[in-house]
Amino acid sequence: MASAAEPKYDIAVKAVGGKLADCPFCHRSLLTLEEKHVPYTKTFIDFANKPQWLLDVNPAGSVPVMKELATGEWIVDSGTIQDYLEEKFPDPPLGTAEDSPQIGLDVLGKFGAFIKSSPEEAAEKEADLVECLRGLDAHLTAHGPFIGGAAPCATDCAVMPRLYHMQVGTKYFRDWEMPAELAALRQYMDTFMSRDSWKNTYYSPEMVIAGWEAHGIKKLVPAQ
Ligand SMILES: N[C@@H](CCC(=O)N[C@@H](CS)C(=O)NCC(=O)O)C(=O)O
Repeated sequence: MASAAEPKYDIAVKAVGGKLADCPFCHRSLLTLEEKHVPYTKTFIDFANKPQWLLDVNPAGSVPVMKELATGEWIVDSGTIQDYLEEKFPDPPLGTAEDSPQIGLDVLGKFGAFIKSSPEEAAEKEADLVECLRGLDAHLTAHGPFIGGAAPCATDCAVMPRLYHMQVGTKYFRDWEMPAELAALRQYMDTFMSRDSWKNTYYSPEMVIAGWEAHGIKKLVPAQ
């Protein structure tokens, strides 16, 4: 983060080519640190060359994992990190993962199912995704501008990275964009992306695309 304050944590995150990469779970934790103005440093993890210490700390080998520098304590998993930071740094409050509104979190699964779908399944998977987005749009229309109301909450930190993947991935892999009438959702994404927390944790659309391509997702070539 921009602050010159002494770092309190080091967080291990996915990286490619020495740059922050496309992990929505790492992004969630980074956004939480940023929104709470907790000073931290990052350790970049190249998935092709995971260090042994990561596997010792988290046998699943996944990131994020975060170390409290003063004590050496490890906090593993973005949900656990969310709740841990809420307890240690209650101001500004984001809420815990559980006590924040449970909406929009399934967008990554719905989006993934859509971009993986066969031509026969595509309409159904698209409709599932649109239903999820409409639910979020209706929530934001009634309770926005953020998911938690006037200020960001824990769910915003979890959902915004997923929406970013959805926005970039649907456009690239399916030449698809979310319906224009979802105005509150569009406004929400624009507003969140203008925050310092987003700018300080940004990775490019190319990173998002490369990440899904590494999972075997291919651009749909329309039938002639
Ligand atoms: N439940 C975990 C999931 C984290 C996760 O799945 N991270 C992925 C990257 S997006 C990972 O580290 N995968 C390890 C690998 O692919 O080798 C969390 O919320 O932190």
